[in-house]
Amino acid sequence: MADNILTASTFQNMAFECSAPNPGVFPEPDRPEIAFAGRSNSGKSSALNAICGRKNLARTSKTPGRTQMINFFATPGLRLADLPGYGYAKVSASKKDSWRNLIETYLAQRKALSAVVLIMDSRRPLGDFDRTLLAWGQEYGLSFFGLLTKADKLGNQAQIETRRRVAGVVGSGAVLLFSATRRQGVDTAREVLAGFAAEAGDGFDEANPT
Ligand SMILES: Nc1nc2c(ncn2[C@@H]2O[C@H](COP(=O)(O)OP(=O)(O)OP(=O)(O)O)[C@@H](O)[C@H]2O)c(=O)[nH]1
Ligand SMILES: [Mg+2]
Repeated sequence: MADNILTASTFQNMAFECSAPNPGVFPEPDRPEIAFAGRSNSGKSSALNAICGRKNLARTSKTPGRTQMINFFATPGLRLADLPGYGYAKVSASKKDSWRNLIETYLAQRKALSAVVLIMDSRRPLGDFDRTLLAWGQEYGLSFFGLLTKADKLGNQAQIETRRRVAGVVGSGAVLLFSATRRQGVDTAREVLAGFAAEAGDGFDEANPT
């Protein structure tokens, strides 16, 4: 096990790297990578910003379908990939195909991918697209971590019930209630991400921070 300990400041030092519209321009897979995937408008970019302790690192929007490319963010020892949201009804069929192609190629081929954070709005988790992504990822042997966003919109009891229901599908212990606005779950999310990175860290020794 590598002594690749990622601290809060590791996340705070995350910097935008590039926007990739196709796999030809993905960055060199030289360090552990964690992808943020989920429905359009589920709160992926907001979660990424909250975890990194930064307001505008990833662009957020009230308009669904804002993130159309894979946006990469990097710091020594870790890279994060903000994937374009799926399930946005108003997107044309050809755009949907290109989305599918980009995401599926990424999940199937990205050598550095340590885990996928599956971001779901806690008010409507486990939609068709979420289940499709889980099925794909399981085929490729990927580890998933469920982040139930906008938990501030649910009462305590509903939060507990939702978490239990989702854990039954994603795997217990791998689901976290989260709120970017209240910063609920931020520290735990960092610990979980750091754990995935540390597990994968052995193969990436040069990229580890000193
Ligand atoms: N109340 C509340 N609103 C949130 C939270 N996280 C995100 N939002 C809101 O949800 C909307 C979508 O957030 P984004 O982070 O842009 O969602 P996204 O999944 O990146 O969206 P796409 O890039 O379009 O796929 C914005 O209006 C956010 O302000 C949260 O924890 N609580
Ligand atoms: Mg986004």
